[in-house]
Amino acid sequence: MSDLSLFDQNFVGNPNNNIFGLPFTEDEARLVILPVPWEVTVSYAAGTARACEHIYKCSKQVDIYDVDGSFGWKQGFYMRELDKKILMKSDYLRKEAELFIDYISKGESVEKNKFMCKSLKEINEGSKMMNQWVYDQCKELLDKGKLVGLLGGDHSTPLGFMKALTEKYGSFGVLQIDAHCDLRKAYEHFIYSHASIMYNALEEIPTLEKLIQLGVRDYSEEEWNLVCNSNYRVITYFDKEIKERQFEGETWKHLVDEIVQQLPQQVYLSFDIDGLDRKYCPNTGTPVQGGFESEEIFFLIKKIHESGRKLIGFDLVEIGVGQSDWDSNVGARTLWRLCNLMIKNHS
Ligand SMILES: [Mn+2]
Repeated sequence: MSDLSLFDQNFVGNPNNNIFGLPFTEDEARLVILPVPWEVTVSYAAGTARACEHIYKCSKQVDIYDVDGSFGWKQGFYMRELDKKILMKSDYLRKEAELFIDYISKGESVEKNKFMCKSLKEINEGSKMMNQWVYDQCKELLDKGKLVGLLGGDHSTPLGFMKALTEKYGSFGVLQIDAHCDLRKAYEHFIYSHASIMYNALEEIPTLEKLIQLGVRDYSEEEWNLVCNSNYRVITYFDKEIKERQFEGETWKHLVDEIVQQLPQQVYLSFDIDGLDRKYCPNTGTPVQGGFESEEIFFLIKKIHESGRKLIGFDLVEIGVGQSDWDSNVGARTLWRLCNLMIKNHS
């Protein structure tokens, strides 16, 4: 571990240090953050591919104090350098995807247009390449014994991460914080769409025993049917249902106890920032009214820990980039809390 005796946690963040101004190398760090600057299939507002660099910048302003009292940061956090090739590929394919979405939204058939067929093939192949890249990076880190957090990018990014995790840990459950189900099959013809991440995870990862979704408030009939026919493999707590139960007098603690009880022993947290109220993420790709307070989610994660369950990994995705740094500031502080809680869970 890095010698912290010369590190003043109360002083201004040293720009030469790594994320949160911490003085660790990757080898020294217990937890490594993998940035995935990718947003090829976003449906509404773009920008999240650039969230990693913005969050990294804002992270230097985060106070080095763990309010959850575990001081996990002392075991080291490190963010890998942004992969420029992934970002360039995302920028290039994003342009193609915009033309493609524009074309199909007018009701035109893809098969009739050779150019569009070629675009679609390139986009789907590019997404496959990204999934493989994420898998390889995560596998390497997990083999080295690191805890890993993935920072998006859009919500399509963590599929390879979940695959690498299950090879190491075996079967697991996913706790998804999200305004959307993300259970669409090949949304807009894109096999690895951000709107299809959980559909693909359920299809491609048989060891994913259970998916619990929280905060959903925008979904299609196709997704509703998938949840109903999943034989309880997918359990969705819609935002409306959570709020109505609270209006009737149930406490958040009571709901959290019920949610935690349904999770398997090993839990992967998939945190789409749009699961929160929009005040925390005004520039996220697909904002919807309603949603959680951030402290409600941290409370839930602490209860997962208290229940003796293991958090095997997490992602934080769909953070937008706006005129101000607000989205990235919330992103950096959310990441800080998650990293500390992750280490607390493994101490
Ligand atoms: Mn999502």
